[in-house]
Amino acid sequence: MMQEIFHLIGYASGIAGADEHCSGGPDAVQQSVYLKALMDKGLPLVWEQTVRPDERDLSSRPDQAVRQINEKLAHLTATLTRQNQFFSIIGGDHTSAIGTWSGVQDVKREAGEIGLIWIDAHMDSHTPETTESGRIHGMPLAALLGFGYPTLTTILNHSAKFKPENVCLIGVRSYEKGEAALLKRLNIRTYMMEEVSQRGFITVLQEAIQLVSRHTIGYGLSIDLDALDPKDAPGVDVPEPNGIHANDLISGLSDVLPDPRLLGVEIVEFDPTKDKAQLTEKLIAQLIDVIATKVLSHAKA
Ligand SMILES: [Mn+2]
Repeated sequence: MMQEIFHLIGYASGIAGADEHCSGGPDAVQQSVYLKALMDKGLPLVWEQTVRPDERDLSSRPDQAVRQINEKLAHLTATLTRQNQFFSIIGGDHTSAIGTWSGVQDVKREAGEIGLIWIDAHMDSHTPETTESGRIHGMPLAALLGFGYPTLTTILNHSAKFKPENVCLIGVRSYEKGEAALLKRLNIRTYMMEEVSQRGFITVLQEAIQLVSRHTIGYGLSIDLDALDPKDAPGVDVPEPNGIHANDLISGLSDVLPDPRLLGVEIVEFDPTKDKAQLTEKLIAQLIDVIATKVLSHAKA
């Protein structure tokens, strides 16, 4: 793979989350001194662009607004995937996943299935029928599996973007009945936080990679910052105590990368207004640093 540049794309949406402030996440990262420090030390990062929701006519349905911005995002990730370029999406609420992976899947689907590792405190697997809050950031994984609003399951093409056997979740510790029932019915491997704590994050991550690689030509990594312990990443929309330690995530990624099967990454749900002492902002830069350094070193080798 030709990868001399690591592409960053902002997803400035808070329209589907609990708090609109998440929309400020990408701009805060783009302006961050910690990101600038990575560029100053010579890491070839390029901030491609930030997609933003269109001015929404308040009479239109929220799922239509989510579809519009995710169509834009899907075209961007499709273009980069076609060019064998590596990227990270910076969000923004977790509905970014719908566009990010619809774009990748649309390019790859002729070659084969793709897999997905979903690192999150939540399941994000509601449908309009099971949701308690009505918020669409609780639905993106279900949409990618082909369930929920037709506006969100048909971006770029009409197929389900992932088969259940090629998907797993890591770090879950807060969920509702309806979404858990969907994952159970689909027999999707879910590493609850309890199991992650018992077996260690790195062991679980390695096993997850094997699982999502078994029947696929590559896999994506979707990191919701709320998977982390709020002590390490307080700047999120919906914090849940007792999460993954930031050091474990960083060293886990450092251990498993570079991996030529990895197709792209997203790092989402950053809410700068809830951050403390820039901990979350700094952590995002650390994640970009470890991922980009590993991926680009592989390209040069
Ligand atoms: Mn999430």
